Amino acid sequence: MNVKKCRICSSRLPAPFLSLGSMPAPNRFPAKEELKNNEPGYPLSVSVCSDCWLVQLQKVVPPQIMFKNYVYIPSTSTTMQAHFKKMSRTVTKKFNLKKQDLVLDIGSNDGTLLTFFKEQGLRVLGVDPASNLSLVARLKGIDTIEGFFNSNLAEKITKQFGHPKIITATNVLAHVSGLHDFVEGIKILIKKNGCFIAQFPYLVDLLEKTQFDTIYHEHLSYFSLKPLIRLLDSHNLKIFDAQKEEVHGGSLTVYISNKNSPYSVGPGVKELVRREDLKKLGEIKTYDDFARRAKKIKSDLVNFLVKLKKNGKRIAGYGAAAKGNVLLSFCHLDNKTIDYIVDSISFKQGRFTPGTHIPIYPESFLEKDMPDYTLLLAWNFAGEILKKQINYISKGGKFIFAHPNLIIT
Ligand code: DWN
Repeated sequence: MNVKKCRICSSRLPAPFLSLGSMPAPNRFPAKEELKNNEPGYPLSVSVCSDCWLVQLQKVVPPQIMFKNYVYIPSTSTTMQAHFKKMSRTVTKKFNLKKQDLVLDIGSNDGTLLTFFKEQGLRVLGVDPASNLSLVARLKGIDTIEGFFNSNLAEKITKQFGHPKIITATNVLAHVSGLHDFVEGIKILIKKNGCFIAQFPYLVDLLEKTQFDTIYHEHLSYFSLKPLIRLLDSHNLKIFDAQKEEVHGGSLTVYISNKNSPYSVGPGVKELVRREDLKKLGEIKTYDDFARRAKKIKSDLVNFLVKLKKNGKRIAGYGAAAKGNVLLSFCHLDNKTIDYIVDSISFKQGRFTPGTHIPIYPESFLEKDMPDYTLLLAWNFAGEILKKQINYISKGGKFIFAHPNLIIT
């Protein structure tokens, strides 16, 4: 499906400021026997609305294809486990949650965040479209509704479970095509005093660090505060607090309530909006400059890898991440350049990257095989990964970082 109008203000979208080529859905890893099958490729290009400045994709890959059987499992990372644990404690304290208050997590994945809330005696409920992950969550004792969140489901939830005190959605909002219906669903749930807490990769970090590989088919929108405020305002909702986060290369957590709630808009929100203006997020030149930097990173990386291959060096990849698949596809790096990728997620091991068909092995293979260089595709977990691979590094293995510029450890 092609979206020609802005998801927030319905203005006609201008031509994309960056095209990353055509690639299969970024989290669909074919098995060996599927490699001969046709793999549909989808154009990946990103536009910015010249009215409300929401950065967004026009091509929408059917969500069923991307999310029904999902292999993004943040709980496999100690970084994300610690992040969710801290988030649950912060929210419980900030809102003085009482035992049996209901916390609803939209995009609850395998129930990791809700498990930390449940440990504090709170009532929890998850919503997630992935049948494989909903099953894992239920097996962990986290009640989970399998499906995509929308205003209809919100009505059903309030009838069956009541109004949640807190609703969370981490790395979800960017994935939603029908933003207005999603927000209407939130309005139904939170009533007067509830709070919706959304966490998403922050456009300011994406632009500043040239994280072009976080542009992929799962992420339909790339949020900054101003367009989000405009979306919420049209539904009589407000952002009363906002916090920057380290995770996923730089994220933002926003606290949202009804405009007539007792929560007053804090100075943090105004300060972030001021900084967005300073970063010129409302000027097309900002995005054209970003596109130019992305293309320079691509040519620097490709030229370096070609030189390594010419000198007989062996190169592996680390992290079969959606972002990694974008980088590989955009730079046309396949199994002729990258011998294999190691990854911690068992669902992905033994399979191949979409489109580029690079084999995926367990992490332990890296130190055994000792390739000369390893391209760090899951750069958002650099700390955790380099600590894990200290022996590979001490034996002379080198990691390659592609952005914000080419760095070799
Ligand atoms: O919004 C989304 C972002 C937040 O995460 C999802 N739609 C998709 C997903 O993107 P991703 O696939 O780039 O996610 P990750 O979690 O950044 O991918 C990291 C990859 O690296 C995973 O496949 C796991 C792997 N990994 C590893 O092999 N060793 C991760 C760690 C921490 C490790 O130590």
